[in-house]
Amino acid sequence: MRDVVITGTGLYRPPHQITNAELVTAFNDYVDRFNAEHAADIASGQVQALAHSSVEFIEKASGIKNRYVMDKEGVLDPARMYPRIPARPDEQWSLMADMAVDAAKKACEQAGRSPSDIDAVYCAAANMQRAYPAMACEIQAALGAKGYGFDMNVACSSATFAIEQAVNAVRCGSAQCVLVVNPEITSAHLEWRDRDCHFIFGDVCTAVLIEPADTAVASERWTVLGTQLATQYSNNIRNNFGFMNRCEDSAGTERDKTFRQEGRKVFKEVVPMAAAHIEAHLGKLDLAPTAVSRYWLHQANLGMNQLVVKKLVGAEAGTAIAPIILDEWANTASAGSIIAFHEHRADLRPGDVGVICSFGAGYSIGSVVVRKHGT
Ligand code: CO8
Repeated sequence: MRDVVITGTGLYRPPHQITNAELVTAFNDYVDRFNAEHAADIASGQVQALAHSSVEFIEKASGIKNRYVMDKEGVLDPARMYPRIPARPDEQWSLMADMAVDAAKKACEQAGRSPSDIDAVYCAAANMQRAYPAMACEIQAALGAKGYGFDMNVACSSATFAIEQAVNAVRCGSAQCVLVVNPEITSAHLEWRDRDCHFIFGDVCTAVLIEPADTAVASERWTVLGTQLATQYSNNIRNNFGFMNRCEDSAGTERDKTFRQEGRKVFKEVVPMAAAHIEAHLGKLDLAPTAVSRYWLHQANLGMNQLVVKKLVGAEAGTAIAPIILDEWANTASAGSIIAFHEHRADLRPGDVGVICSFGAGYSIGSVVVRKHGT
């Protein structure tokens, strides 16, 4: 069994940015139009009037201030309220593949590798652009990578779950250089017309390269000390969009075909689960939570992350130990903890230990404990 290291990460930033103020202006415009259009039904009690959103609520409830999206115009058009992303001909690389190639090339550069060194591609995200062929096969071809590829979806935990598969493949010798890539076009499955969730998500793509320690050439390496995955079925975060919709004689555009959640319940149930999961994982590695220099946590809600770290290290969570990126990026599904790892690890010293941890729909929780290589 070989030691396994993370040798590079990459981050693709979408072309458009939406601030809370822009989002709320468009949403409230949509609400006013809806209420005016349905004034008679609202007056007779047949239709419920929609309520305005507010920047203050969003920032207080979530900590989110901004998000990046693949298309801004469609989202902010009060007559549309979802992104406009034209279909591409089959002969052209798909949008998810384009995002993945950008992030993957950056990860390769950091690792001192060429894309042709990659011999396994795991495309792990909360949604895939199509049913088949697997996105991973296309990304593999677009990169000129070797070996094999497959897609996997464990919602917000897709990245950490894929990292465990990559670590195991490298450890057993079935792959030498695995690319885990997380193209998240969350804007396409968010309900931008629902004030309970319209502010939650943003688009991004992250990439992670995983290799055997003894052949890695990167100057900066993170030894994977262990991985731990857990799932527990819950309907509190759900999206019923799928290939059976046509057979159900549904249009596929009903409310349940986009993201829905019982946010309060998720908050209450997932915080203790995530803290207990991390503590148990560290315990197996004979590490106390206070011995960890950094927690790169899933980025769904500021208060959630503060509570998880408070439970672990017993103090108000400073952003120094658990950095926050959701203020700029919003919830980027599986990519959130990887963005935090990508942007907030340069200051750690050799020997320092950190935990990458995702939590989300499923419920699903995945943790990856890493130590910075070197003396
Ligand atoms: N503006 C003003 N008021 C609002 C708004 C708004 N935009 N939205 C709701 N309100 C009102 C509500 O109607 C409610 O009013 P009242 O008290 O009169 O009923 C009041 O504000 C309080 O509402 P909530 O109880 O809903 O507010 P919370 O404080 O619970 O905050 C959150 C809502 C921010 C959603 C919070 O519950 C939360 O973040 N929970 C954590 C859940 C979470 O992390 N979910 C995501 C995890 S899963 C994941 O990350 C990936 C899933 C798969 C990917 C899908 C990609 C699209």
